[in-house]
Amino acid sequence: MEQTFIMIKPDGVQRGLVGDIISRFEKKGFTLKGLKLLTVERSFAESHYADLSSKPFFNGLVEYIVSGPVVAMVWEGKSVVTTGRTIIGATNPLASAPGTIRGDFAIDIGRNVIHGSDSVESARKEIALWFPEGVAEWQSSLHSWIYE
Ligand code: DAT
Ligand code: MG
Repeated sequence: MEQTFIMIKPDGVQRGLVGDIISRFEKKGFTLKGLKLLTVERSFAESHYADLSSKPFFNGLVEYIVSGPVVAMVWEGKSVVTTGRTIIGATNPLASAPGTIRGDFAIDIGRNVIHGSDSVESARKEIALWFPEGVAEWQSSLHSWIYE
């Protein structure tokens, strides 16, 4: 089953949005496979966003990610990478539809509350980076009520 890496950024933690965000993924029917609260080092944030290192906003982005604790998660389910991005909304919160996390909770692109992997391949890399210890192995007993 497909997995994705989801991270609630420091503003989402500070603003008390952790419960609401987890709830949206849970209620959809996805399965939580990994979860931790941690503050990352600058070099770690730089590796996570390595693909964006040439962008003018890279420094500010890294400063933001290291500015406080984040909630790192692995969610599992059918099409969870793409559907996770849909639940999150567009990168610029002002362009995110109401009902999405960014559409409901954010205004500025540099304070957009949450990260989600953009492909199955990035999800694989990000899960390996953030969860080198591996994730939990379990299957929800609700499985047959969610999948036909
Ligand atoms: P996403 O987080 O939607 O996958 P991304 O991977 O292109 O978007 O960029 C990572 C983060 O970098 C994004 O969540 C916010 C920040 N960012 C992206 N484009 C930006 C821009 N033009 N100005 C400022 N910050 C930007
Ligand atoms: Mg991205």
